Amino acid sequence: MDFDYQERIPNNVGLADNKSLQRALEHWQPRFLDWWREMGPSDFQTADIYLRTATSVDTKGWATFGKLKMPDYRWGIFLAEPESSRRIGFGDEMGKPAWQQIPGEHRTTLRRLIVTQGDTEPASVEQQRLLGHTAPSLYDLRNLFQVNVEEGRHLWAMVYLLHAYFGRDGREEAAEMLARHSGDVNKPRILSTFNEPIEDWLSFFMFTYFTDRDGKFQLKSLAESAFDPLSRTCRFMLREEAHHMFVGDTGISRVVKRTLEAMAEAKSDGPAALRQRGVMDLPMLQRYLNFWFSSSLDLFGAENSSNAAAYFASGIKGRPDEEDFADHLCTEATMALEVPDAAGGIVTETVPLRNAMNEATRAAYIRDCAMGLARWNKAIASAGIDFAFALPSPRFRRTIGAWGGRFVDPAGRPVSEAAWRAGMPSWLPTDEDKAYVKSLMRPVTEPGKIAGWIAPPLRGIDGQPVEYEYVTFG
Ligand code: BYC
Ligand code: FE
Ligand code: FE
Repeated sequence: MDFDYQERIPNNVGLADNKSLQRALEHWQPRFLDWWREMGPSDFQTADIYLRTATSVDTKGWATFGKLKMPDYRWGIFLAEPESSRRIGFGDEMGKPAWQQIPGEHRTTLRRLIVTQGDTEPASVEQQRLLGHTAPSLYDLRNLFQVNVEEGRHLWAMVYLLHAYFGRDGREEAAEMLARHSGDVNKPRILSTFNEPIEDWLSFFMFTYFTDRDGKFQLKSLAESAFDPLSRTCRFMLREEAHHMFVGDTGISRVVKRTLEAMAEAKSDGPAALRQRGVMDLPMLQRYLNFWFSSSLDLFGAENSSNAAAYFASGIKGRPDEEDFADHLCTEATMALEVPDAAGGIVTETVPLRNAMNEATRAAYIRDCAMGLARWNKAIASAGIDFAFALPSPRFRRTIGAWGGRFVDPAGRPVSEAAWRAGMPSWLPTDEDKAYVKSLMRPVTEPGKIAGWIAPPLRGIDGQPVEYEYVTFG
């Protein structure tokens, strides 16, 4: 069944039959649009962009592509189809029917999680708002805006839950979503990574690779939730999310490809020679990777977390792909954690698995991150270059959890503060790196043309050719 786009707020939740909810959301809608105009993509609001819009929850043919202006994109509320008589899949309530309403004792916890999830969505749009001015091609410009409108829709997904299930508190939280802003000193976004500026396209690709992938794992965890409307909304969001990670993955691949070409032309891997040719040297890409990977690891929370144990026990938040595990109760199981000891070394601490759920999810995330690196490294090896990207240790540059604020090198070794400071310029993007990357950021707006620091995509969007005019300026 296709969504009805005649409605003011397209939805598959029967909004027309719930007048007070419909009124509340219609009251929030103009505030969202004001936010989009003020904090969303700077300019380009009159451009025609080749965007996909969700049109049904069927797995096949769920989206339609066509040219439209961003303010005319229809942000809607779409939940995956209900599973008939779905039951809770883990924790102390396992086997009982999933909740269609929120049990009173879980209200505050669920609200907090939904607010935290929702807050990241508009945050990312704010972080990316200036990137349209320096897109390396129309293809990339279109992808940026696709990601932006869908993150806007993900905000709608959470705002729907807040309005529908949390009454007045929910409405207040929904208003606050538009009042906090990324990087705002007085009212920042909730989670650290979402206050980091994204001022260049390399950072955008790293963010969509590493940080949207946190989104994937958190949404998968919430898709397991006993609270069925949350589960269903996350399941549909995951479908859109795949493209965001694709943008990051292929973006980084294309940067690497262009660099390898320039290395062959220059017969050199020297950063100076490569910068003369206007490409990004591999060690610098590794520094950007170190930054965004380590920042994204913090988004999983502390490795030993009583919050996480409580979420699991109550059925509020599970593990990604919970059905793949043999033990859904985890009352006896433990997990060994490496934590700092008093003497500046590393010691193993064994904690109940329920308390280590954040760490279990982070480990799954790290394995997923590594797959892209393996592909990029294959391209580097095929070019005969002796270099390989590596994920830094999860102990490196953490601000949350056992290793938060510790001096650790990318290999995971605790080091002195002096050694750490001395190492930083080779571990994280330097001011010089940032200035260089910024100097490459010049818009390319001719169809089929591409900036010199990145290779063209292998194929276009939705079967269109690469040189298709993905954005027509109005
Ligand atoms: N920054 O007990 P802990 C996405 C706080 S991305 C700042 O370990 P818990 C997207 C924590 O809140 C997915 N604070 O926490 C991607 C807690 O505070 P309180 C977003 C942090 O609850 C790209 C304290 O530290 N979704 O969708 O086990 C573009 C103790 O920590 C941070 C979600 O996050 C941090 N990084 O786990 C667009 C899902 N980390 O209680 C979109 C919902 C932790 O002491 N959120 N803290 O005040 C959650 O499930 C949990 O809140 C967390 C934290 C996993 C984030
Ligand atoms: Fe999202
Ligand atoms: Fe995303």
